[in-house]
Amino acid sequence: MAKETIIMDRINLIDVFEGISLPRLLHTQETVHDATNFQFQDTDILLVTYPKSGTVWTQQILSLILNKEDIQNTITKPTWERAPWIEQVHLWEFLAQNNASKPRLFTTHLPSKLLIHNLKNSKVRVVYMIRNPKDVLVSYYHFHKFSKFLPDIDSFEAFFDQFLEGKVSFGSWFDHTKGWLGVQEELNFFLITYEELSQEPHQAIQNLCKFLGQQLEPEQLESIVHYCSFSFMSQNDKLNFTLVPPEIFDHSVGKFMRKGTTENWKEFFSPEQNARFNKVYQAEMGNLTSKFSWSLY
Ligand code: PPS
Repeated sequence: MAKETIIMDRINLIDVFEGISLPRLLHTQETVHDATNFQFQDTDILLVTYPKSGTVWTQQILSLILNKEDIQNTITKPTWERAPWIEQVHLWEFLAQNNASKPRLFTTHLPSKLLIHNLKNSKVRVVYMIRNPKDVLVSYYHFHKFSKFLPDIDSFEAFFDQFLEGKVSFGSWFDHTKGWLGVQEELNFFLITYEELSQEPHQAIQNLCKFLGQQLEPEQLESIVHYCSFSFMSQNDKLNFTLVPPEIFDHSVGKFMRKGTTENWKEFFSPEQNARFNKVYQAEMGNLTSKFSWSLY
């Protein structure tokens, strides 16, 4: 079957796996099931994110750290090939291309309950990237507008409610975050926030290096800071998703590299929505809130 036919067959479909809805363009019941039994190696690095938290940004940084001697060649490859999602249909194709690299770098949006049994007795380095959920909501809303493989949304107001209720692809942000933070003691785990990476990229990258057991020369650090900047990534067609065909992303409606800032939610939330969000956030997150470097106000 032609690739285009497969894409069109799957484009509008959403599957539910263990109560979590996932776009069928990139996932099947089988690929997600296989991800839950994925054979990790102790040297592997797994980037874990809820969607729209800065996944591609962190894929870029981690892969550049691991390939610090060969940065120019590395940036010519798309990030999704350098750090494939373990739950997606293209995993094995990308894994075959990167077969020889050690350590291997993977990504997942899956919740901890689907992976913890497989990770907890391993030495896999888990990097958990999180972002102010208000900005995640706004970014996810815009992503739905131009992604043809996600359900249509009626309005920002409607999406706001769906997000708070966890009725979006990959489920509730609150469950994802509480789930992964709840198992961190059982893992070789490192927490990084979008906000600290925005505010202090040098320090945040150095912290990541320490966790990964890597060292950078000053010029390598400067180079990585440059190549992971929003200005570089958003202008580079290997990284900004503009080469994704229009059947998948309607580029006339929006862009993947949209703003790349913190606190963009302030331009979208009404005072009433903000008060509702804060109430749910407080009730869901309780005393975990002190861990994060973002401001909700
Ligand atoms: S996805 O679809 O889940 O993989 O999306 P994800 O990569 O997690 O998140 C996309 C948002 O990350 C922003 N982004 C960046 N911000 C700052 N610096 C860099 N280099 C960068 N690269 C990507 C991207 O613009 C999306 O956020 P918004 O707020 O929509 O701009």
